[in-house]
Amino acid sequence: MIGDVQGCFDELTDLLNKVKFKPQQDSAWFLGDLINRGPKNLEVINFIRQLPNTQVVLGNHDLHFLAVAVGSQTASPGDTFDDLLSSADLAGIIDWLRHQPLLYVDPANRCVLVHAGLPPIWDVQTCLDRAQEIQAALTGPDFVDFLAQMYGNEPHVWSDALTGPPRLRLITNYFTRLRYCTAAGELELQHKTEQAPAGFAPWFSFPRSDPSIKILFGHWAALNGETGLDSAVALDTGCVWGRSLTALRLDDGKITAVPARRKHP
Ligand SMILES: [Mn+2]
Repeated sequence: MIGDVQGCFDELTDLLNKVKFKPQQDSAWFLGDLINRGPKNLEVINFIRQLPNTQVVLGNHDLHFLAVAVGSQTASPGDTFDDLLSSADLAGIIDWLRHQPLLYVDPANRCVLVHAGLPPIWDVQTCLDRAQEIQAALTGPDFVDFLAQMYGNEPHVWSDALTGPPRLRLITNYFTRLRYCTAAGELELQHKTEQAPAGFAPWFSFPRSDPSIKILFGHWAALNGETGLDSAVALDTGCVWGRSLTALRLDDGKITAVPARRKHP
């Protein structure tokens, strides 16, 4: 289980060497934000695509890349995925990425993989149903429209009455951008630090209806791997920001990390 790679292919290689990863026997699962901000996005995507045993969930940077790649959004100044955009296999990369899920549940290990988090208002089955709505949009004929309408911070709280693009936008924000929220699932998307804004708390701090299911997530580099809980494991340790790339071995909970080879891009 590997946290946000964000194009740091050299460190991914270092990490897999350190854990003596054997592609034919072992599985490597990725918690989203495979790409962007880092230098070697094409190498990361090509490597993961050819792994025989892998599972990926999409992060906000992966979705942003898709939106730029299909022309639904212009690139931001900090985006580094020109290597993907100019790849001869861009169409194949788009197709592969948009067929990856936002959520993956592993019944054998009783764990959930998600990029950002799960809103406390939904049990895991409800989360799966909602994530399936996004997968249907992303794999369907209107995926370019979905990507164009995905951006924004509103609506910031769930209602079963939500429909269409606002409904899909909020579900996407929960699974790929969530950090702080309220018990009612009200989203706060401005703060990235460890300091909660008034009235909000980290999404994993709220009681869940299914607490025995372990939630594995990335996205929140400022946590530096610390949630203080066994039931929520944070694996983004900010490699692209010059810190480290971290893996968790599910079999025994062993954590392995390698240092970033370079500082902030
Ligand atoms: Mn992210």
